[in-house]
Amino acid sequence: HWAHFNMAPPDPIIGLNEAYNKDDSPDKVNVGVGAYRCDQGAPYVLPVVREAEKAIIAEGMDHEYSGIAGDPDFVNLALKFVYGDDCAALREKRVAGVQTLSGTGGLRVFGETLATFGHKHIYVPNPTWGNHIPIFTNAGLEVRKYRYYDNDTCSLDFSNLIDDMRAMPEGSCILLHACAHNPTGMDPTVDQWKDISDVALERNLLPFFDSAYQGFASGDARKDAAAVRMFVEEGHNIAVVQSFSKNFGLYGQRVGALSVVAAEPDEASRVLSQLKVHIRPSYSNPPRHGARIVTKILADPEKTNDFVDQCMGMAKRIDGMRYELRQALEGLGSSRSWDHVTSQIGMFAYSGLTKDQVVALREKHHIYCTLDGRISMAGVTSNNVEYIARAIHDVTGG
Ligand code: PLP
Ligand code: TYF
Repeated sequence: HWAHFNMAPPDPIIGLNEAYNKDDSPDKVNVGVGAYRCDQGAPYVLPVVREAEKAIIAEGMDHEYSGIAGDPDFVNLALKFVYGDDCAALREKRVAGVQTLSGTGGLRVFGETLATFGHKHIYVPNPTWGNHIPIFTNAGLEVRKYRYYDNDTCSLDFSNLIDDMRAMPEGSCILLHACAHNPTGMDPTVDQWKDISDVALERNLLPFFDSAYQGFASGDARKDAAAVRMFVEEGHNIAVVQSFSKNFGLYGQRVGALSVVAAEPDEASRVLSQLKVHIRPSYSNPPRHGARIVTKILADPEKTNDFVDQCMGMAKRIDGMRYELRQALEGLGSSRSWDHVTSQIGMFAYSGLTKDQVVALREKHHIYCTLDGRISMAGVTSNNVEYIARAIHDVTGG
């Protein structure tokens, strides 16, 4: 049966873990996959997550199926988290929401639903999170790119972004990273978001926000949701996919939500029914445990405060490492500017290293980052920052 199955290439991001695990150098450093590590390099479970888990076990929860749309309490809290408590669209009950298999699952469900309702293509930024492309291709959409980043200046390519938006066919769906753009770490300013919103209204585009880093980018969940909230206030009927992998550190639990803002409640119910039509034959219903953890936390103001503090702690450690990495490179007398390492936000430093330099980093120094030069700052620690700086200095030729 399987003789004609050829070997598929490893995933460009996840495959790095396999290569890293096989490397037996004591110096090896994993700055590939975006998963937070504490300053000792170990995975981190938020204390408030541990507390919530204990409470869930103590309550003797059962393991019955969720509904197709998941846990309604979780969905309501997730929507408040991103849209804000005072969001008019939520109050007017015109937001359709479902629990999803984290961000990835929500992107896929929405992509499939768009394809069913006549969308032929979707626009994503260039560059974008690598998985966006196969997710939407497999959902049946042609993936088109809009200009986003200027490699020469290491900054947002804003005028070309706006030009590309103006050239999009009316009604097109445009994927936007809500905050902490992956991989560049470069977001539009508030004024630039306003311009993006204006052009999207002019062209009747459908803004679709991928929110994978709320709270993780600035440490302030409200600030990180500012673009999403602005678009709703400006009257867009947006869609949003939320991941709770990074901010709550619940990577393997697959906790997420997909929501669609509609013009009125009846439209929202119809959209919801169609999302469920895609979920049922795909995985039937989402898992319960991770959603219970987030629900326990967001339903309790005290636990929510603890979450905010602990999420801020992660954001701050990453920020500190950005400064240390930049200082170490400058201290070594690097002839390049490393300003972008500290001006970028979120989990990654989009270093500007070439593919050859990335390969040299791996082969000579046992440091694993993606071929586009994206370094996960979450894997940088007080112990390895100097080593990483020396290696980067070496492969960039001083
Ligand atoms: N979207 C973006 C931009 C991401 O960076 C990620 C994870 O790295 C995701 C979505 C999806 O992650 P998950 O499926 O764990 O929520
Ligand atoms: O590092 C990144 O950009 C992501 C991380 O199921 C990731 O690819 C890993 C596993 C997963 C989703 C995202």
